[in-house]
Amino acid sequence: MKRVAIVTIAVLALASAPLWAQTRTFDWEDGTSTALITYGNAVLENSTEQAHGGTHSLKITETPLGGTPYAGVWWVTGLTDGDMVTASIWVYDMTPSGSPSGRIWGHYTDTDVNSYAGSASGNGTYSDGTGWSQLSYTWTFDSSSDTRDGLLVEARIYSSTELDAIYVDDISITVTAVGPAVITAPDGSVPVELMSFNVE
Ligand SMILES: [Ca+2]
Ligand SMILES: [Ca+2]
Repeated sequence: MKRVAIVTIAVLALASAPLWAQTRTFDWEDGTSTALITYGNAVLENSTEQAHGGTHSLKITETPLGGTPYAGVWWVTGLTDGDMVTASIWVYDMTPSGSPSGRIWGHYTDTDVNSYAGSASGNGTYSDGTGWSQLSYTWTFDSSSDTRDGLLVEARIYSSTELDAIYVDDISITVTAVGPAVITAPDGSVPVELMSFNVE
């Protein structure tokens, strides 16, 4: 009877996956960090011109104009089918009906932060142009038959002149996964508790 009971518990545990969850935030208050990757003509700067919290934020401009540039702000690896990633960013935008504006988007990666393994879509809503507005999206990971390992969260800029700038601040991410997944912040840091696995 005891053996039967243990098997039943194991099956229930598998059925209730994902089991691993972690939340991280980032605020650019270190005064030096920008983003994990820069795509296209995005120009990134750790700026004190605007801030949602504290005194620093990520300033994004586009020089020269062209394509859909972005800053890669979060990278999650070790994901499997059905894992959930929810991220949000605050964007500063003072033009309600035009450029510049920001948006949160995502794409899949393999085990290289610079890889591109297909669009993961995102939130079609732009920053609202009234100052700071928050944009969020939840992705359900699709490994595409185990050809993908990660998800990179993009803070996109849509601009019409090289003088246009948006600011991004107080970003957060929550991952619920079979795990363990690894969440890498804009400064390249990974959680301390994961690093400690390698310490004897
Ligand atoms: Ca800040
Ligand atoms: Ca705008």
